[in-house]
Amino acid sequence: RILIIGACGQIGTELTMALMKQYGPEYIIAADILPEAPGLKNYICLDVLDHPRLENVVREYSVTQIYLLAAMLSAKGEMQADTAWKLNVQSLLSVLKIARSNEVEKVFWPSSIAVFGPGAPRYNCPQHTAAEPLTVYGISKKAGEYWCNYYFEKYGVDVRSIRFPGLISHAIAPGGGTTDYAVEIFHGALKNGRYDCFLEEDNCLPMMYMPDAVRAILELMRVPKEKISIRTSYNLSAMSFAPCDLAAEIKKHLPDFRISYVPDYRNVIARGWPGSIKDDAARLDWQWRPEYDLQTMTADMFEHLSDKRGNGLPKPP
Ligand code: VAH
Repeated sequence: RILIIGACGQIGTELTMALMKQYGPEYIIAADILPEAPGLKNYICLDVLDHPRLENVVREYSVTQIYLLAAMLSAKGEMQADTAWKLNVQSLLSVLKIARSNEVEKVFWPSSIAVFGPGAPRYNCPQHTAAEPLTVYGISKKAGEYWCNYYFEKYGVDVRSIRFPGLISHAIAPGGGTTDYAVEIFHGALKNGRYDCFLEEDNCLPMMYMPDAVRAILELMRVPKEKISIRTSYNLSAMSFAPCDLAAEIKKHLPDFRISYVPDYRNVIARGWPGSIKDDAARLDWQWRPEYDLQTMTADMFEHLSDKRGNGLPKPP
């Protein structure tokens, strides 16, 4: 069976659906910290930091793959440094230890372009370069990448990872990320016809639409072990845009949409990240290609969100 930890989060929500479709719902155990998750078959309430309980779940359900998505994102992590470090790193260490000493065949864990800092190339940031993160979240993801590589090299644990750009999705409300302006803006546009953006208008960031991100995870997890050349975490790229580019695209759908720029601490975080990413290794190792760009992502977001207008979305844990 497949265990998804963080199944109610931004990636987890859509990844759980995709894995159920690929393997069948009966093979999926969806876990999160929420007491319940209406509509999710085989849901269990699980604190990923409860190591004994986590190991019992892995044994009781004969888990062979673990997708660990539980994390505290960059903006929230700056306000709760100790909690972010503990959740983001201790959870990974716990999963790696359990994978090593049980019948777990593969592990997936998301890293982020937040591992890069001002010392990395601003544009076309390569796979191997200075990675001096300036956020607790980025530090935790960089440390986690080294742990993934360590458990692969020393114990042969087949853990695979992707450095995701900012992710945009319509399934759940944004949850504490610096790039979440690119999700909030759609809700503001539909609800109020306007959005006060917490980044400066020209703060360009690498971004990806969630369907591309979920497909990348499924593709990476199907790559034969011997073809995986990166055991820290793969750079992955789809598009790059600044708030002004996204606002202009939204105006094509809502001509009266208005945006204002009120930069806060998250603008400083974003300025420390690369504006675009080179993902040669992913293109070489598993023929990665993005399918959504700014235009098609925006159209698809409106298509989905307009149906949900005013209904409100589930909040991430
Ligand atoms: C964040 N969405 O904003 C995440 C992402 C590149 C940033 O990892 O914290």
